[in-house]
Amino acid sequence: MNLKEFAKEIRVTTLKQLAVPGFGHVGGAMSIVETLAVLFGEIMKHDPKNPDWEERDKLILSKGHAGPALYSALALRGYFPMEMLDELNKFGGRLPSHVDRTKTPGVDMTAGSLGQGLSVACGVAMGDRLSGRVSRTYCIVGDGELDEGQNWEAMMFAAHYKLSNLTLFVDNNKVQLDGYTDDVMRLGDISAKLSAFGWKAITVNGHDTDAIRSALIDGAGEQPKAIILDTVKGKGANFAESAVPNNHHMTFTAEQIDAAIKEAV
Ligand SMILES: Cc1ncc(C[n+]2csc(CCOP(=O)(O)OP(=O)(O)O)c2C)c(N)n1
Repeated sequence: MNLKEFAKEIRVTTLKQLAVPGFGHVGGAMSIVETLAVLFGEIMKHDPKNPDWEERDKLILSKGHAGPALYSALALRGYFPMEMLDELNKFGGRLPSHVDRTKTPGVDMTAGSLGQGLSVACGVAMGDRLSGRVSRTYCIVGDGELDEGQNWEAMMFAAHYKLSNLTLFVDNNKVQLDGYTDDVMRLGDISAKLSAFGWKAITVNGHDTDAIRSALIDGAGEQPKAIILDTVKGKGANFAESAVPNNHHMTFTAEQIDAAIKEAV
């Protein structure tokens, strides 16, 4: 599969999906599009017809507000019909604004209360190892989400128990809900911190599918692996990119969405 093309499909599909309600978490959805393309386009072992297959690789989208991007990847890979994307944010629908594993096929963790996903990912990775399953667990957290102390406990746990079947992505888009991460709670050198905690840490351009793919394939021995994604909040949607740092949750017009779709690369 052409991963760059798949990323474009996910981006365009997400914009169309968000156009239906006319509001949503566009910023943090756009910044993980390329990562989802590499995971669902090539790297992950999964079966859209059997989302509960125990041997599958798992994805914990801890920044659960980025659901629309994940829903697009899942629909495009055949987990559910594309028409279902119109259910985004609808009362009683199967695509809530924050991901919910009891509602959406292919969603592996219910999230929205930030800071919990990496702990769950540790448990899932440990469970797979104890059960003899050759499966990987991937977890995506936001940079702002790292303000939650629970993450740092999970980082120690993963290194101590040598969870080499765990990969953490930090979506370092430098912005959180109400401002720049540097202003709200400076994180410093995320990669150096994860290395100091005993992880193999790699920083890549989070909008370069080749770079993400290489980082995923790169061996990490017994260590858990962290991939720090250097990203832009709202990437690829001009109306959102130009609104940084106020693009966490936005309203937008059909014209803005159409223009962004035309410009999508
Ligand atoms: C425990 C908790 N505190 C606060 C919030 C409200 N909240 C939702 S998204 C967000 C910002 C998250 O920033 P980041 O992790 O950088 O996400 P991204 O920029 O990638 O969307 C906040 C504070 C929440 N969902 N959960």
